[in-house]
Amino acid sequence: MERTDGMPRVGIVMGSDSDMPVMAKAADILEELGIPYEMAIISAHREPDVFFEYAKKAEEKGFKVIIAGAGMAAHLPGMCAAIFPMPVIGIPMHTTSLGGRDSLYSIVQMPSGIPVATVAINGGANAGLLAAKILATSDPELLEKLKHYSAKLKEQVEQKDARLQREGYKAYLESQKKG
Ligand code: RP5
Repeated sequence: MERTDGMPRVGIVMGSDSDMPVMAKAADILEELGIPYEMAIISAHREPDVFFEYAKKAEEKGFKVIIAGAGMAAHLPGMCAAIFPMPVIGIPMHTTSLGGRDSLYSIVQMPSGIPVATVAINGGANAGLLAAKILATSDPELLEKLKHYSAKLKEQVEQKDARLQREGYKAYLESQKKG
């Protein structure tokens, strides 16, 4: 998938379509902030030739950051970082066998010289935000949007607290249960 309003500035890549629900959260953030991105499913293990082509062409395509998500023996983010010269953000996927610790350790424990900025297990939204913050270091308009985003988060918490003070915790809990 590719947004057409400008060259993609972020590459979102995942090892399998089973990673999609988490990776979609990163894409949602980029869309909300108006950042063009390209999304792809590429398995470093099952199709290494396709993966190498992708990673080698990423700079030429205009990517400034890659967000890579993978699960289990999760080599995709680290291998992106081995080839792509700009920041790589890794998202460890939750797994049924080891609860995502396998993915987390595979991604975060990179050897010296090849960093991957690793977010939490299933941390799709934070990966999107981190990519935006990296781009915002040289994009004042995007920086303003991020400040606005943070202000909105603050407002949401304030509204929740105001409601708690107004209604009390029992009524709050009841309406939470009703959804
Ligand atoms: C990894 O293996 C993928 O990133 C995915 O998280 C995991 C399982 O892949 P599937 O068996 O669902 O394709 O490469």
